[in-house]
Amino acid sequence: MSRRRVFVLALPLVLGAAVAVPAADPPVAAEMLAPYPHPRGYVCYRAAAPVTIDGDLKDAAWEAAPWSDAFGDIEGDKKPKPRHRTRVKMLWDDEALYIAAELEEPHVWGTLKDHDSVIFTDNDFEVFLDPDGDNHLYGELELNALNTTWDLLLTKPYKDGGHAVNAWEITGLKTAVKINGTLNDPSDTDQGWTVEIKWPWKGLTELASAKQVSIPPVDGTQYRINFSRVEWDVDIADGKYTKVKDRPEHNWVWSPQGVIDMHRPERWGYLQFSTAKPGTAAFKPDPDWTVRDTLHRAYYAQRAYHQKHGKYAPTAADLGLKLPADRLNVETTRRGFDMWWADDKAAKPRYTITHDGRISK
Ligand SMILES: [Ca+2]
Ligand SMILES: [Ca+2]
Ligand SMILES: [Ca+2]
Repeated sequence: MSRRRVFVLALPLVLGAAVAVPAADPPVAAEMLAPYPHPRGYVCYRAAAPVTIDGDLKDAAWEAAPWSDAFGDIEGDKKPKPRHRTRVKMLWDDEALYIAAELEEPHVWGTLKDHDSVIFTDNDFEVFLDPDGDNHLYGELELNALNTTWDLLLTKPYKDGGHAVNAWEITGLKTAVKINGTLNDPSDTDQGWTVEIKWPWKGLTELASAKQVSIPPVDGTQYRINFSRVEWDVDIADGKYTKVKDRPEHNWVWSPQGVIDMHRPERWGYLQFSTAKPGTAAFKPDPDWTVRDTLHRAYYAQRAYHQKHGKYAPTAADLGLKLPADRLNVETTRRGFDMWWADDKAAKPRYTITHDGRISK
């Protein structure tokens, strides 16, 4: 499933109408049924000084923040490494989450100037954020080298019948871009562009209740986040950049998704907030990762089963996954299914996943 599908679905939204997207049933990739390694993690420290959102990353506060690993291909190590480096840094304070990104790019270009355009038709930088990590109700922000933004809220992933709410505006959002080189000028070679984002906590409160997760965070809180960079191959002719026709975009991401689809929040990275001195806290891997991953594998196995049999599997054994006995429980419902996981026969269920991919404790 490519990003293009999202593009087609998003068009009516640009025209102002929030349309219901029917639950699509794309073929289930083998990658979604196999165990998946723990996503990447980043420890985000408190900003020791104010961050000026001007696209320039020379603020004293940024110096203390560690760079992330360089982005890789969205499908992971099986694909070649990106040809240009991308990396991010984050900080936080009482007011906001701050994101800095550095995109190496010999040819900086951009065309879109209208807010809420479909930004990824230009080269762009994207943030996906799900504070409570339940896969539903998450925010997305895209921006191009002209600092044109597109912010949208997803009620749930497109594959689960989610709506994109384009009219959603991130309260208090500030973004800036600095171009190290020249914009839309193919006569020289550029270094790239840097991005600075202030995403206030107020602009996240619509995404989760206080019962689900702490917004603003406290020491140790973890949110799910991922970053993506869309890069198009371009030709240079008549002093202009033109996208190479009929060639798909490159998708370079921080935490690999395994498949070409950012709208699988279960595979995003973990953002861990810390009040410790910068550089001194360790990232804590999610102790429930294997349980969460197993429930997602079972969810995809249910989708595959449905495609084959026209109904959902009534028992865990029907799913054909090698799982410990009696841990995964299935209940088919009028609308689909619920599945839950218990650590042993006596224990209370620890996690539940629904037929539309919502996972909760
Ligand atoms: Ca700055
Ligand atoms: Ca959520
Ligand atoms: Ca918007």
